[in-house]
Amino acid sequence: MGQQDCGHWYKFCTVTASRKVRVAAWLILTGAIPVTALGQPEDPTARGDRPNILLIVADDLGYTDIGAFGGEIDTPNLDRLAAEGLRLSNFHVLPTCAPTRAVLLTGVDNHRAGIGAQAITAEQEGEPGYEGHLNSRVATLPEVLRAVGYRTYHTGKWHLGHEENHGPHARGFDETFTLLAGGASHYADAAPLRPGSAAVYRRNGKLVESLPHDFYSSRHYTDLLLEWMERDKNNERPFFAYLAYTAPHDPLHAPPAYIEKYRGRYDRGWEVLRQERFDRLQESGLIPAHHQLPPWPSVVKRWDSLSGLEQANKARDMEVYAAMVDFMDEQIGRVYRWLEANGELDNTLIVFLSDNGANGFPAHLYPGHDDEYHARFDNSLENRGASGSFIVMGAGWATASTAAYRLLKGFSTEGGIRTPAIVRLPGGSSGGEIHDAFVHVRDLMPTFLELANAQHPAREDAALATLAGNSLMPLFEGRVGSMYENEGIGYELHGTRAYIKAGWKALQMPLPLGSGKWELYNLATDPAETKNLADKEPDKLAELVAEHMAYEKDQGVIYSLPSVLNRFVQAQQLLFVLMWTTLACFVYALVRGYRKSAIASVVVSMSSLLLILYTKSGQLLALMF
Ligand SMILES: [Ca+2]
Repeated sequence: MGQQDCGHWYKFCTVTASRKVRVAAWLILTGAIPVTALGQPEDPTARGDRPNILLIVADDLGYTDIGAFGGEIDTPNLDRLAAEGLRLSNFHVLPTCAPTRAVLLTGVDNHRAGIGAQAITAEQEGEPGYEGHLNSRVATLPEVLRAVGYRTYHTGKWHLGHEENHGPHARGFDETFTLLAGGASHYADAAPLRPGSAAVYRRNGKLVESLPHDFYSSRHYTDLLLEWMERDKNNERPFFAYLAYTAPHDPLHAPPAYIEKYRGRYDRGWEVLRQERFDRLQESGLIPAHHQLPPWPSVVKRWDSLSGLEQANKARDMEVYAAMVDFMDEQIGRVYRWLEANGELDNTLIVFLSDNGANGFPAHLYPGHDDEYHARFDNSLENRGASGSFIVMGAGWATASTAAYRLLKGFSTEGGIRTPAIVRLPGGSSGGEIHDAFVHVRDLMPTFLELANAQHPAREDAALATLAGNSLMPLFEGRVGSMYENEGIGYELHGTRAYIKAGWKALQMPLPLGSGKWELYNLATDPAETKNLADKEPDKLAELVAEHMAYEKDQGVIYSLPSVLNRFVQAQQLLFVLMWTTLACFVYALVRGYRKSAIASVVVSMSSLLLILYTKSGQLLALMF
């Protein structure tokens, strides 16, 4: 997917080199890098008041999983960060991993940065914005920070290009240990997410031949980061650390003692868990009092419909999931304690977020995950969560995790794009404030650059994409109450569209995920997206749709449905033809007195109509879950 640059390696490197030269030249010319009388750049070690930046990203973590966001999972370290910092209750990302990470690390729309889609279609292949890696028209966060003197570290998931010249070491990070793919086994076996692919790890660009026998993802990523920070602790330059955990992405794996800690905790099922988490969200003020718990989605199975064995297995899966989150939190605590012990805590900006909503997709949606492939895993109750098992969260627990919002990872509904986020500003104590202003992952890079006193090179180089968002410092410092008064934000991924502006949201879900028609929601009064106002507010909808189409044109979106969705659209078109043709036959038969033919025609015509209505109802999602 999107690796077409492999065939043009020389061309790509030339482009990359010229971009680096342009960026460096601009930084020197504008004084971001000081130049001596001899014309040589000084070693940019002058720290000034530049803080360290620690950016922690969890993978597929749901909105209510951690304690600070209503969860029962033991996460004391994240809860402490929240208590000493800010919680962003209205923080938005993109529906899936790679697009969010592209925006996070470049500050520009994913269609500009090279990750226009995760599953690139034939129409998109090779087009600008659909490279499948961060392209040469964007400056990355570590590139810009490094140019003003930061040491730059990355451990964990990359998912923004597999090749050495697309990896983190080539895009601004000094020290890297990275999983290039979107996911893999969390143990040393390095089993890939799907058959035929590979779990490729690189250390500073070079392929890692094998993992240590006791490898466990969250611990190993943390060990390395702490090793580098300890080694460089006397270096006066600030650091930017991107700690990108692969937890709790599937396959769910966790050390046995941590799973044991949660034994029996989820036996009452996912509806009960959802209600408990929703109540705590409301008690803590993370959602307003008027926000009602939406009805359980009809496309997701009820707990009581499962057999005893299914319930036992699913309860264990959630125990493993909780154990992964618990373990990750403990690792975050290790980094926190290192900062504290070394006098760096209050000179560090710490940001924690999840890259998308909770994941409800079953394992069989991964390409190649058929029964034969699954037979290779030991998913017995005793082995679930251990090496050699492949289990997932599933739609039931993911719905409980999302609790207050609609649908899950992969969708541009709020359940897919609203995630927990915590910010601990340098100097600490913000007293656990909650900010409910709409903010977006694209705002993080401008925030970091402001704190680092760094200018984005696109200000002088028109060939580079400009930052899309705004620094959040005015919000954090109480100078403004909101960030997006009259500015809209567009979403387009795999045929799903959304446009959010001033509390309104236009949404279009292609068949069979939705009706294919634009919907309209008032997020201020209906954040769960339960009341479609498209018919009541046609002018508002038309305004948002027009702005959305302008957004797509501006960002170079190539709207192209994945083939599986295309087949549903084509099937519906055939049903329309069948319905009208048989209706005509019915009229003809009626006029000619062919009674039996008339009955047969009308039955086929009405059946087609019912099928059309069913496909447009969104109920076919049940097949996916
Ligand atoms: Ca993810």
